[in-house]
Amino acid sequence: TRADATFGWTRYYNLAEIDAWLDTMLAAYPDVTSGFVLGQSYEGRDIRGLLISYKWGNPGVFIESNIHAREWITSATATWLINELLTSKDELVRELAESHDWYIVPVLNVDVFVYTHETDRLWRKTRQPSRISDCVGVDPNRNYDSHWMENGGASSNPCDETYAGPQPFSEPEIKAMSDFVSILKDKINVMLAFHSYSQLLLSPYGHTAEEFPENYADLMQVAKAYSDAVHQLPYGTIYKYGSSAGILYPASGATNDWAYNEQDIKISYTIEFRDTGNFGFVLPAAFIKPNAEETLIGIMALLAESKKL
Ligand code: ING
Ligand code: ZN
Repeated sequence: TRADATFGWTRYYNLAEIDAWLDTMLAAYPDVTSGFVLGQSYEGRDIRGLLISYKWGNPGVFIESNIHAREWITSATATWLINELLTSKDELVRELAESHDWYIVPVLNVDVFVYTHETDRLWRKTRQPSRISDCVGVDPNRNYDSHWMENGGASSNPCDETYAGPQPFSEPEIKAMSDFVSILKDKINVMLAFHSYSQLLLSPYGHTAEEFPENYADLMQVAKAYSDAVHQLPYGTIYKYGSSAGILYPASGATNDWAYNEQDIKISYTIEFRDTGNFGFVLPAAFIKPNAEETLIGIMALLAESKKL
């Protein structure tokens, strides 16, 4: 029986469908999967993840997806990856799957994922109200406690799309990520934060373009491997790479910077998926599979290259 029979990646799924599918996969692959709960969202939902481990103690890869809930391609890609890692018969994918421990959180911002399906497709922030303003929500990717609110690119105005929150970790979803990753950080070698759109691989730092991490050359070598691998697929998609502040814009308090600076996870990227702005956040579902194939081949190359360092 095909565990993915009801899940075809030909349309976008809502949270209930993703949760049910996770349960199906957990039941179908009990020996190599475990479900985990990062914690509870502001509205009280479980934030779920899946650990895929064929041999406990393998190098760990953490995938954070849909911190920004409107970026639907991220959870579609994360679930497709889970499916490949568990079901693919391809020799290279099997090797990839079985030689790493995969911690995958398909939907971090669960409340707003529901909200983008039911109410406002393009909401970026969280849905936690402010004590000082009628404007709702915090940019969760400015809320990590790492150079929080330093050097611009994050706002102290609750009405801005990049509002960093009243204090670091004010958002329960981000606090939950922090608590979970802090405990496991010695087991996690690679942090990948999935976003859309722009087709970019972003390394630290986000908080400044004046300085670069000590292993910046390594981070660029590994990013180049990802980009080259994606480009070689028939789609010929181009991913640029550099530091967040260097090639995109300054922004402090993002996942990959926090993982790098505070958790000592030295291979740490934000990946901005398709497209470059034609459809933007509302990427048609026909692009889920191409985007996901690119991500798989890219991650394969990224992990292979990082082993050469
Ligand atoms: N982009 C990211 C954002 O949070 C980013 C880009 C990531 C900037 C990490 C700085 C550090 O703005 C999207 N699309 O959300
Ligand atoms: Zn984003």
